[in-house]
Amino acid sequence: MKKMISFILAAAMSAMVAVPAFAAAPEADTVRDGENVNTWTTSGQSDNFKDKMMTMIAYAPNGEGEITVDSIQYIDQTTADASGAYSFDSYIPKDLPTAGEYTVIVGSEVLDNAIDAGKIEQIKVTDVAVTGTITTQSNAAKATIDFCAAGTTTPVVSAKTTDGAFSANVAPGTYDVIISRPGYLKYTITGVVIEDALSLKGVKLLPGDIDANNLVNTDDLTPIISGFAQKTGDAGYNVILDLDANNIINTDDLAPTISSFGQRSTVIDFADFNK
Ligand SMILES: [Ca+2]
Ligand SMILES: [Ca+2]
Repeated sequence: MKKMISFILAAAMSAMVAVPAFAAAPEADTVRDGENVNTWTTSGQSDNFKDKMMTMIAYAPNGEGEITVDSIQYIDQTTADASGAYSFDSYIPKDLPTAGEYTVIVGSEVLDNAIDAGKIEQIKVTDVAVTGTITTQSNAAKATIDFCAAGTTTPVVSAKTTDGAFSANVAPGTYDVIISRPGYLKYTITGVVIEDALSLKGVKLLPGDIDANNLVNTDDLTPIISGFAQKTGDAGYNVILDLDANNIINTDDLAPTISSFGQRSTVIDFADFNK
């Protein structure tokens, strides 16, 4: 592919590549592969392209439509099959993240038989990474981190911890972040302003709210005692009671619940959380 690129660039420097207007239906289609995914796929089929070497150029964000070294975003080659079908899959334009409308053309024999493969609007990648650590009774006891639109409890984005840590891709905005695990007191941070990549301060979830009423009391001790010594697979085993997620309900689940006695769920404003 590389030697062809130099040829094409030389041609592009001396003259614009002719791009015939559509006579009928387009013979190629270019799509962005998904939301917040900055890869594109261009594919199509034409009898004119049977078994021919195909070249694809994506170029000119916000430009005047000329192919130049600066305007070319991506260039590649492939061979069309016996039916003239070809595909350039999940390619990544070079100037990311950015915004603008790009033109994509495809042609055989170095574009001497070019067709307009359409235009695509490139959308700036806006999601940023939010990371942090959540402590539970053991790393096996994963916590869930829900990013909810401020004032709601409906998650827009959710993440789970792995070995106590999480990373979530979140669009900038203001969120109520709800950290939870069944059997634990919820921890809510309200008004979390996310503008750029953010490393959230560590949070420890308090164990023992078995009945999820936001308070640890005798109503939570009773089921743990009832389920005592039950293992995974036993009729009396309930994962919510197994606070350290070691597949047995025993003193390691009971003792921390007693330690949390009288504690309630936390709701804290982001400004206070950061003090
Ligand atoms: Ca409770
Ligand atoms: Ca346990």
